[in-house]
Amino acid sequence: MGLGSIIVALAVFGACHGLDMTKLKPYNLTAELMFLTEDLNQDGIMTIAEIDAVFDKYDANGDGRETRNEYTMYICGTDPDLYQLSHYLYDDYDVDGDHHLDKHDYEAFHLKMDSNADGQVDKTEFVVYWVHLFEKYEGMGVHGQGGHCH
Ligand SMILES: *[C@@H]1O[C@H](CO)[C@@H](O)[C@H](O)[C@H]1NC(C)=O
Ligand SMILES: [Ca+2]
Ligand SMILES: [Ca+2]
Repeated sequence: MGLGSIIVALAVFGACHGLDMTKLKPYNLTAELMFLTEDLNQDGIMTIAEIDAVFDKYDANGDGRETRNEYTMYICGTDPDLYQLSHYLYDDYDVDGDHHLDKHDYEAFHLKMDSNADGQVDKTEFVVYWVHLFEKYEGMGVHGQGGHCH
């Protein structure tokens, strides 16, 4: 391998390195749109049942829980640019880390977003939580379980 191809290899590696979060900016707007979509009854409060309902669409085999593969393959099919990020997000959702999303994971995730601990997650709490999450993922490399989307 000549110097030329080493430089090309580095350039390609550089381009793949780090998650591309551009699509999600500005984060506060993305988070607000997520809240408005996921707050199914539009009462300004995100319930555990509403979080559960959001995840139903990822449950490919309909067994009521979502595996990492179900979730990341769904994102691969709809938003391949977000495939790497989807693995990091899965780590955050799967609060007990058993590679299945169940009701107790939604409860624990809801608790993480409920920053004033009053049992309710309002839009402000949701947006603040998600903006921090998106910022946390900036500059992260390829996920250990990630591989390739297609
Ligand atoms: C997002 O944050 C920017 C900068 O702080 C602010 O100007 C803008 O109004 C915010 N947008 C939303 C939808 O909250
Ligand atoms: Ca609601
Ligand atoms: Ca779990």
